[in-house]
Amino acid sequence: MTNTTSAKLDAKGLRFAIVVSRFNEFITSRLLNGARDALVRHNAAEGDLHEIWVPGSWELPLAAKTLATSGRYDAVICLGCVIRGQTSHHVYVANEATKGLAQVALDTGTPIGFGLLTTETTEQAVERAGTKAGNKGADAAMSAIEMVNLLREIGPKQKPSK
Ligand code: INI
Repeated sequence: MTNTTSAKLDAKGLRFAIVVSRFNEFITSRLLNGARDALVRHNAAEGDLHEIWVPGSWELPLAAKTLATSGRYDAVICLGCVIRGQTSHHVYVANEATKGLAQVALDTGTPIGFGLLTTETTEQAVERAGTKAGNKGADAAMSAIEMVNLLREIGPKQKPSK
């Protein structure tokens, strides 16, 4: 018979850093509300959540890396919003933020919730920040909870405490 592992969505006792971009704050504040709500609904304590604001999505990876290596958090949830502009600038911001966050997760072994919207229009961003396409901040938070619990199950065995 196949052995299957899928982790529980329980955030009790877990500590989270939530990094939020101030750029497009009218969207990212909604992602933040969604993430906070999802964490608390899944038993995280308000006191175990730490919100950190950065200027824009470009800055998310460095802040995430610093937080992930601090030893203070079980997961880091990153929230940003890149909307297509008139030049290709948004492409560089979105690509580097995305690559940087993936690299932080792999380099540190800390789950990184990826709540970075990359949209063609403002309307598409609004739809993904708590209206008809859900809330990607909440999705990122729930994925982070699941990954913390999953890594605890599939990672190295904990030494029994003496
Ligand atoms: N930052 C974003 O979070 N979203 C954007 O759409 C965006 N665009 O398109 O310019 C953006 N730029 C700012 C960038 O993230 C940095 O904060 C800035 O370049 C300073 O380093």
